[in-house]
Amino acid sequence: PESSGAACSAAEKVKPAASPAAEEPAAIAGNISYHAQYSPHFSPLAFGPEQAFYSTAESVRDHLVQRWNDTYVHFHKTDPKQTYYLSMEYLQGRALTNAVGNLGITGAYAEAVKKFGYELEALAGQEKDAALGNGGLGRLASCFLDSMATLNLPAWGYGLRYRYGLFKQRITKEGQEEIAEDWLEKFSPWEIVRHDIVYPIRFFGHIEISPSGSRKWAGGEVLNALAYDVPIPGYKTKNAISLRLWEAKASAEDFNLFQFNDGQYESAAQLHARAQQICAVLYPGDATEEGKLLRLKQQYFLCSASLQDIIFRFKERKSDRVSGKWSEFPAKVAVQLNDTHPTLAIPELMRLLMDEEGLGWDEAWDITNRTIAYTNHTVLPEALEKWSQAVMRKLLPRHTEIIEEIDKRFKEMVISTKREMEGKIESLRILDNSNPQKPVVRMANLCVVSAHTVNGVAELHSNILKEELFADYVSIWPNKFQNKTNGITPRRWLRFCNPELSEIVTKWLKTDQWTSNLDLLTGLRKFADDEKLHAEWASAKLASKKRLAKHVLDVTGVTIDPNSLFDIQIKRIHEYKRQLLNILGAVYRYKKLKEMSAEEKQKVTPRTIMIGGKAFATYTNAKRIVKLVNDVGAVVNNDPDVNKYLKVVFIPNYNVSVAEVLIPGSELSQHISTAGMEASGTSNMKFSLNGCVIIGTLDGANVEIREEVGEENFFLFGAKADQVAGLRKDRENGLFKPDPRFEEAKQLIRSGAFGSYDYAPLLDSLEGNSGFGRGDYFLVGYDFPSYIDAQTRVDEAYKDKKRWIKMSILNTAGSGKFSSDRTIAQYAKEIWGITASPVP
Ligand code: B1N
Repeated sequence: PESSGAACSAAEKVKPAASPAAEEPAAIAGNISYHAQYSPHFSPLAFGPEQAFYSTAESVRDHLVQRWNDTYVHFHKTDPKQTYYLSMEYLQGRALTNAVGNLGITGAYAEAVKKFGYELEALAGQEKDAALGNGGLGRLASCFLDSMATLNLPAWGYGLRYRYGLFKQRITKEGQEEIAEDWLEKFSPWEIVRHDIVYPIRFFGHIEISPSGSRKWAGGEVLNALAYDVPIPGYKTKNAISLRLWEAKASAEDFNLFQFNDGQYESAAQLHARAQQICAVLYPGDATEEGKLLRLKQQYFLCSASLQDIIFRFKERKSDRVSGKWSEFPAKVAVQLNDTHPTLAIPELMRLLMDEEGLGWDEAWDITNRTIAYTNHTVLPEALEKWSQAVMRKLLPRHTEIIEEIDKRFKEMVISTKREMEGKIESLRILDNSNPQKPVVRMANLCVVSAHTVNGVAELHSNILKEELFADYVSIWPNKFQNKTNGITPRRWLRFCNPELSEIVTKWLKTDQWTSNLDLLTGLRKFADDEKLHAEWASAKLASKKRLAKHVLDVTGVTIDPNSLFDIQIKRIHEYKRQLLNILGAVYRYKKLKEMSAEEKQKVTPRTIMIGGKAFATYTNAKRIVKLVNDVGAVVNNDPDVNKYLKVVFIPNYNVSVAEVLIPGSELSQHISTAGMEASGTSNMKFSLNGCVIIGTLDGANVEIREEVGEENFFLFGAKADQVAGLRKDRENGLFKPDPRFEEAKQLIRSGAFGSYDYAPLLDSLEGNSGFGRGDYFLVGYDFPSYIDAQTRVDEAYKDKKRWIKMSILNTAGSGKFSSDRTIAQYAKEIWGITASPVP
């Protein structure tokens, strides 16, 4: 990378006039046509919606880039401590609406594109979702970036530029089919390739020992990491930060011209092909174990490129400082690991400091420890990453050696200072030799031992970490553990996705400040019974429900009634999230409807149950659940006896932009995981913010949502987290008596009422007392009766329109805590030690 001085003066010398005139519709229209002509990607003969989208996006990007440059120069000059968020996933979704909204130029752009005969909203619909993530963990990272920029924090995100994001889901007769998602098919108008920012990344090779005894990694193969920057604008601020995504490249020297000329085309470009593989696809798992060498390569690639870049910037800014000692590093740099996926940042920072910068172990260890913090996002055993030590040694010999040394020193420390822990040392160690044939590295243990702070993502989850998963570490480091309850950005998840409701909120609060101070929503509480507000609230909800109904018709061909209760569960398909409980409830509801007289049916609350989500391609039971929802829908929706009262719809290809349509139109949403298993959940917060009532278990952030919105505005059911172990034991001892309603629902599916697909393996998982794939590990049967009862309470509550709207208002009013601005402010103060640095 070029030297800072030059970069600075360039930004200053060629800086365009930042005039408000550039934000006038006429100037914007001029800029859009400039891009259409001089950044041509299409034939000049047409200016259809697609061309118009790209030119508009490029025009918006001009505004972003200017702010991004100003922010970079400002941070360079003021040299504040900066946070780097390392994540293997970012679920950015679409950017256009968000960008113009954050920049405060939505109206001007809407007017400008009208001059070309377009609606801004329609152009926004042209954009492909950037789905570089699987689910909650990746979307959280994206919400965090929005808040970091909005709070003017010196903070950046680092990730990988996957060629193909999360797969596209298509529903066929067989169930889910996965198709590669080509988000870069044309190009992304938001990213800026940084040809000047390239770092070498080594794989394999060996360790060389110098005569003085110092160690250095050499040989193997070396690829390059090339930076792509995505500017992230803050809301109503001049600051724009960077999401820096790395792409793998081989260099020209690695192209074997001799072999190519000899006709050996493939081997001539071998390293180029291997480079392409690294960022080819996002690992499409959510909370499941993955053991592929390629995944480890991806993880190391992210960590090494990001740390080299961080160290480069530390040195770049240091040149302007009087002193610039390595010991200052933790005072200038905070690194946050988004789960264990970027754990290799720990041995990589050690390696860079020792082998490249010449520091000793103790100093390097002190710096690493004071720099790095770790967020845990799951307690599911299968999601706690473990890597074979042998595989790791082959790919990363020097890092493996460093990890072994960390493990050895940790063990010695415990034995010498915490004798009482000696008996537990094997479970606390980083290396797990319990199977001497296959020793593994436990990444979570490496994080806990190395980081200065470990946090969970909701109160309940953080307590489980402290009391169970990491309990023994707490007695070694009682102050290492914190909670940071997740949050969501209120800009994307209310202001922009739900303009109707936003307008009402602003009108009644007499301010639009709630968009960056979400606690102001409590001001709605005093109007919770106001009839005028009720009328406006109901009409906004209806408008969103109609938009939702149109989406459903477009993608499934099913017509749904906007006057029915819209009941939604959207999230990755997983047994612990219990979509199976939902669909068994729907089957039971169907059966009861079939048994009712025409008269009895009149009293029924009509319901539309919508379920959406992707299943990991090799997760058989998750795929069976997708198939079952579709099969139940096909029967129920076409049954004239009941389809006025019940529809069951599977929403295909659930992603961020689908969520932006579904969530505003929701009235009831289901967050029904087995207690203790969902670390937090974040869509629960989005629904509640949009005036949707939750039916849920006491799990993850549900607990805190219920506290905030009031227990009378939350439909609670199910076992509590501290009962789960006992209930599983009871079951093993044959003490579980299933409710007859649960048996009825399963029986109807077994009878073939929903087609001939073999659902026995799925239903069998709910039977028996224990065993692999049996014994109802997720307690669907235990929670079924209280779930059905809670659903009955929902039906009753919905009949009373006044009561329901009041509940809806009080959900929105109680959502202030769940702004990611609050979460990020807490990380900044309590973990990172950084403060706001607004561009003047
Ligand atoms: O992280 C979210 C939480 O709100 C969810 O409750 C939690 O399930 C989710 C391996 C994961 N935990 N672990 C993952 C993702 C990808 C992968 O390859 C694990 N995702 C979560 C945000 O805190």
